Amino acid sequence: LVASMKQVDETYIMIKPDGVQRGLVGEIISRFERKGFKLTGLKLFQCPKELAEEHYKDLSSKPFFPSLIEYITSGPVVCMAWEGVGIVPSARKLIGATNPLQAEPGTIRGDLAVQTGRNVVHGSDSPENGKREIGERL
Ligand code: RTP
Repeated sequence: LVASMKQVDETYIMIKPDGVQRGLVGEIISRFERKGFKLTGLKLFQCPKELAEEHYKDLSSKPFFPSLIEYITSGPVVCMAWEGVGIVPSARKLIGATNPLQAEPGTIRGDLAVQTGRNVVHGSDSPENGKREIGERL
């Protein structure tokens, strides 16, 4: 029995300002619910500039950094905690590639977006980052 039990992980999913402004909150939540994952936390949040700069500090030397910060602080975001077996890589698959033109049809970005700079949603890239982001934002 113990050997067949799978570890339940958690991840942080954030609907970016374009997703909220375009009325895609219900659509995105539905996709995670229909997959079978469990929503365990949810908050509407206006990200301050300093926090956006901290969140994306690894990208601070990139030429698109100022426009990324402007984008992510341009309106409210929806911060969510989700849990399920294998959720971290599975959520990244449901979201699709960073560049929506390369994202497969059937993924959130593949179906609903065209620009990397307006790619609708963020998902943690590791269980450690998921735990940390949930702790910091929810
Ligand atoms: P995220 O952190 O938002 O889930 O995205 P990701 O892992 O798929 O991609 P990452 O490389 O971490 O980039 C973070 C976000 O920065 C914006 N970006 N813009 N204009 C550009 O070339 C460019 N490259 C990245 C995107 O909003 C991306 O999601």
